[in-house]
Amino acid sequence: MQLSSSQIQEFEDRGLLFFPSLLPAAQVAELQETLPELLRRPGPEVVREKNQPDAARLVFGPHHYDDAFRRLSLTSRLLDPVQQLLGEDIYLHQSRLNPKSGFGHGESWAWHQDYPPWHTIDGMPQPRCIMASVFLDDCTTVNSPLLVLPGSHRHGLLSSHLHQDAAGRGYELHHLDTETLRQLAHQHGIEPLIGPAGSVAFVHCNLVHGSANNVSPWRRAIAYLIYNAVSNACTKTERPWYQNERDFSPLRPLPETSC
Ligand SMILES: O=C(O)CCC(=O)C(=O)O
Repeated sequence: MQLSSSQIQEFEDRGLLFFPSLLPAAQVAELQETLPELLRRPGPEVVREKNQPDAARLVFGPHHYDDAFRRLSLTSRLLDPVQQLLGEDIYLHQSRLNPKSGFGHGESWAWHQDYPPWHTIDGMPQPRCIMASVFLDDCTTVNSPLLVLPGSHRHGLLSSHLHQDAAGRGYELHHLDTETLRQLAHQHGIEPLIGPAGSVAFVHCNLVHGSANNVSPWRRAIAYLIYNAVSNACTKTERPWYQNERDFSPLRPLPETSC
């Protein structure tokens, strides 16, 4: 898929490009089938919800141990646009799955940017990193869609603090303070990312985003594949393999038929 110059401009302006139903239905079905097993994994790569210890909050690194996710990470439908937007070879810094289970089991995500922990802990030099957000379920207005502030990435790294619930729980999350959020929301507005399973949003790593508790009965799983420019490879190795990839080899897409 070749992006047009207006799509590239849109990404620069909004920090966001959205493609409804980008993935074939068969590939989405295959990814959905693997979810229950991934959510049951016992390892440290699965972070549990604070108030629902049986519910997975995040599954890190599925492309390392699940073949459907490995092939997803190498599909040209994701690699080509990211490579074009970053203008060079890319590798996968991190993959993670947020199942966001229904009935309140999938808890909220406070407003944040994703880049701070990659910069401060993993040593990623620049925010030249894009999060391909792959909808594994239909994302609607009622099952706690991802909420974004389009254009907020243009402010660069905003001041934030480490969320106390996140520290030591297997992931790091830097919350924005309420005044910063108020100003940004007035300036940029807030949009829900809505679309059928198989839709993909390409999101700049400094775009402010968050989500509410999923009190609906419907799961709202999204897989996040975080691609980084090879020339922007991380310099630190504090975090484990499932959060901070050590192999910076440029990715090459699989033929369409093997995805
Ligand atoms: O999927 C969501 O609802 C939010 C996840 C998120 O913000 C993150 O993983 O950084």
